[in-house]
Amino acid sequence: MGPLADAGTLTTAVDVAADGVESQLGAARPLAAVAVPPGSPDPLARFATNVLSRRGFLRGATFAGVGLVGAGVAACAPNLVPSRPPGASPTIGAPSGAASHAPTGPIPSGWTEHDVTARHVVRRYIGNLAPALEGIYGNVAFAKLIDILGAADGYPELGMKPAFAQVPQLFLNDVLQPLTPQMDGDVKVFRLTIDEIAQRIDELKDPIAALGYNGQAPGPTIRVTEGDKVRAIFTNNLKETTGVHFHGVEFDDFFQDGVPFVTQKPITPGETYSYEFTAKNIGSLMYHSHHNATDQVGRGLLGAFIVEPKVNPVTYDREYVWISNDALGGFTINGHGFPAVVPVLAAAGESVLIRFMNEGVMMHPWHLHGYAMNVVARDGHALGSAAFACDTLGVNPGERFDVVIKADRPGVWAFHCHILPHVEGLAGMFGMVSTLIVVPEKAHVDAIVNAIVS
Ligand SMILES: [Cu+2]
Repeated sequence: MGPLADAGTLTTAVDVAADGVESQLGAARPLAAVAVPPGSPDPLARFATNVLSRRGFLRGATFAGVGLVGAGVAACAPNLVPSRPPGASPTIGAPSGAASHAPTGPIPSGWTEHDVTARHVVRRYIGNLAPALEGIYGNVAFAKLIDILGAADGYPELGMKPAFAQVPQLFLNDVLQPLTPQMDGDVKVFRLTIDEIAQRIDELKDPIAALGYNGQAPGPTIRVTEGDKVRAIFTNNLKETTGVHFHGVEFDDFFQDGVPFVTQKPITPGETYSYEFTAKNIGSLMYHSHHNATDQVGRGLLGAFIVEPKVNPVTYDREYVWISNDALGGFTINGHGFPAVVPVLAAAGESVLIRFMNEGVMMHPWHLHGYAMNVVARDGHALGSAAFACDTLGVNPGERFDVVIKADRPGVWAFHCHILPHVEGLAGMFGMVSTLIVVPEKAHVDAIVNAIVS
């Protein structure tokens, strides 16, 4: 699968969300192109009129990219699944962003190949966003950043989309193709399939055999409101049995708990099985396989289940689901390893809610550079006056933590697991690495998002 923009669609110049930013970015620059599925509403109008809202800076992108992500996922799925004998282990611990596309050229004085390779990974991460930083951070900062990247080399990634924009992303899918319930009386009905899929851990690596819900890993975020009656209907398209557990839900009826041979028989291939419950307790919950789980969750049968409170005491401008895993394809955030991990974006002055969810088998201490994280909920339970601040937060398997970051200083801030073998080696950074990118103006976020989804 190629970049999202290769979907065989027409291309037009981006008109970013706010006046003035277009000229800063420059319409002729590589990032300033958006691919539009034939027949879609004009994305220019959408971006021009849409004020990207709280917890939804991407909602306005729906019409620009829905066909692209969908087409991208579909294009990957059917024919690219490498065969893996039953019981064989998926690739474990393989660094993403390895030197399969090793940079060429001279090694600067005092450097080794490691330095060149490490820089190359970041060049892939920033891609053709690098030229846009000029208009965002100002000339002095831009000059420093471009010097750090060595842009004077004219390296190829300056004209390529960022690595994370070349693979399907959970946060994009949740906006572009949100899982919308049907109503059956007062019951919210969600329908999901359980599928064999091909997963690209990053844009350079071949897809690997994985499992997913609705054809993606992590599965689509299921989002309801406190007190909702929920029916989740799963159709098992696998060649093996499975079961689905809603993790953290306080069920009235324990037979809805999703544990084969404890609360139900396993869901057989071809079978459709329903879970029904009332979402009484709020917060960041999860859904995942509870059958042959080391293998099935490790291969991707996992997703976020979010129960919004009717009245939320925590305020924020943007929201990110951050699901870690450590089996399929190594160390991943939302199914990808750096540099294919999408950054957390915010404008100065905004608050960002991050929902950490650990679906792996190891603890990961998430460390944010330059900022404190205010931990406001654990396992969905609001901490209230017990909320605390930290810059490194260990999240054990099965745990969820909600943190709020007050983004008040622009910059590109590293954001990574601090178990170093999970994040960096001789091939540079890989795996559980992201960044918090704080830009001065909200319009800059919109412009970057626009470039990502285009
Ligand atoms: Cu880790």
